[in-house]
Amino acid sequence: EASIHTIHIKNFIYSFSCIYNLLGYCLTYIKFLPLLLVSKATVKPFMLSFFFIFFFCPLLVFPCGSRSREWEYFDGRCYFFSIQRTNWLKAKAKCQSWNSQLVVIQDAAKQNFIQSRTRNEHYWIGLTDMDNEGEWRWIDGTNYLNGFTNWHKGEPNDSEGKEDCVQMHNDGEWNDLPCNNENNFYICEKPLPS
Ligand SMILES: [Ca+2]
Ligand SMILES: [Ca+2]
Repeated sequence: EASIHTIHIKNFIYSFSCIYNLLGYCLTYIKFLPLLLVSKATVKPFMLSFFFIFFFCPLLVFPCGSRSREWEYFDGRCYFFSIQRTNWLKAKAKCQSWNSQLVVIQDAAKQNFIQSRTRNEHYWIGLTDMDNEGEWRWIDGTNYLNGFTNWHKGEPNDSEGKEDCVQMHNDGEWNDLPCNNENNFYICEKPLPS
C-alpha cells in the first residue's frame, strides 16, 4: 500500500517537473523570437513551442482539465472540496450537476488523502443508510460490508433514530448524522477528463 508521503512526493515532483518544462518552453520561445523576425524558416519550431506552452503543459499542470483548476488530482481521479456548507441531498445534487459524485472511500490511501485536505472541518461523504436503516451503502455501489471503514468509536449510532448520512469529522473519523444537517462541507470526485 502506497503511503501518503510517497503520494505527496510523487505529486510534488510531477508538478515541479512540469513547471520546469514550462519555463524551458518559455526560454525556447524567447530564443526563437529574434530569429522569427529575420527568417520565416523558424516559424515551425516557434509554432511548436507555442503549442507546448499553451496547450500541452496546462494539461499536465492541471490534470483535471484547465477549466477544473479547483479540482485536485489524486491517484487517477479528481476531487473537489466545497467551500460552502449544505445538507447531504443538496451536496449529492451539486456533485451530480458537475458530472461527479460524493466521494467514496474504499481504502486507507484515499482516506489519508481526503483527511489531509479537510482543513479541520466536517465533510459529507457518499455513504448513507437512508433506504434501509443500518444497511450502509456507498452511492456508487462499492461494497460496504467487506470494504474499508473508519468510524469514530461508538458510531454509527443512529442517534434518536434520525442519522442516515455520513460526515467525515475533522479528525478524519466517520460519524452518522441527520441528512438535513446544513453544517457540513462536501467532497465530490470524478474520473480524469478523457
Ligand atoms: Ca441510520
Ligand atoms: Ca452519530
